[in-house]
Amino acid sequence: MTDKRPWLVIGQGAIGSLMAVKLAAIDVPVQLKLRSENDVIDDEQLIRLGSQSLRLATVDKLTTPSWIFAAVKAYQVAPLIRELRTSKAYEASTLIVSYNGMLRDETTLMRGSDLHWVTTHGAYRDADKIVHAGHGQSWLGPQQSGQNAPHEVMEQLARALPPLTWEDDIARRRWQKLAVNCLINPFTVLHKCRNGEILQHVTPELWRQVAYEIQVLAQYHGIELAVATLLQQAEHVVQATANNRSSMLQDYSQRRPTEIDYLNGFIASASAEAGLSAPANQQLWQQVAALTGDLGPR
Ligand code: KPL
Repeated sequence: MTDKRPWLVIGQGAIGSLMAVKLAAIDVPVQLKLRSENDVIDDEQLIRLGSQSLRLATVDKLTTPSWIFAAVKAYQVAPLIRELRTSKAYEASTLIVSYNGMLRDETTLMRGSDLHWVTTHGAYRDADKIVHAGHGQSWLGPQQSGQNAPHEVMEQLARALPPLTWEDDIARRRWQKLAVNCLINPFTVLHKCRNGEILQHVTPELWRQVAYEIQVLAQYHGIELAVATLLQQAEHVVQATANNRSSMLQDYSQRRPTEIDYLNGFIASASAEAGLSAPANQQLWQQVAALTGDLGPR
């Protein structure tokens, strides 16, 4: 029997909206959580995806045990979890999070059974429409490895937006994604260019050094990555998303905070804490922060 507990989708960005529409399309209950500080909260919100339009119910807080799907910016994760913790329903809810980069305090912030969703699906917002630009694949895995796959969550997410693979060691996949973002996003801001143009600006030595520092820090955390593979993966993404403006370039252009503190900034600060040096990531962190006015981890 299908568990009819509701999905609470948090994050009004392209990926959150895409997932909300896709979940609603498989006929499971979906609500959108809007920010509680919004003065006026409408009962419904319209999402347009391609030629489809859908009205979804909105709430301003978690009130009932739910499957929570949060596709948010890295700097929104800690405030969101602190807010969710104030609800009694949180204990019986499953949290699925998706964000770029890493937080320094993930192990204290998250429960071992909370889930990370990593995806290569690409979506962007075009005026009031969501465009599902690139069909990719996704992986789901627990904050702390060694947990059983939650069957209903897997089944519904896989039906909504396939393909989906359960990955008990999701940390490795997250490090790989972190590396891709560290190798692409800051350069798109520094050179004000689309993903496909960065290799005209970045020297192979600098790219390799950025990847090397990530590999060394990952190894310190027990995760084996190979520099050559990281560079190949990043090059593949550069080509596959050549025409895209990275999320960091979009944030910068729209004067929103960027995620630099959680990408190259995370590599630089976590390396320093581990007694490792990461000069290339440190410099990229400083250069982007100087441009955008980001002030360090919040
Ligand atoms: O995830 C991305 C981002 O922009 O944050 C990449 C993979 C670089 C695609 O644009």
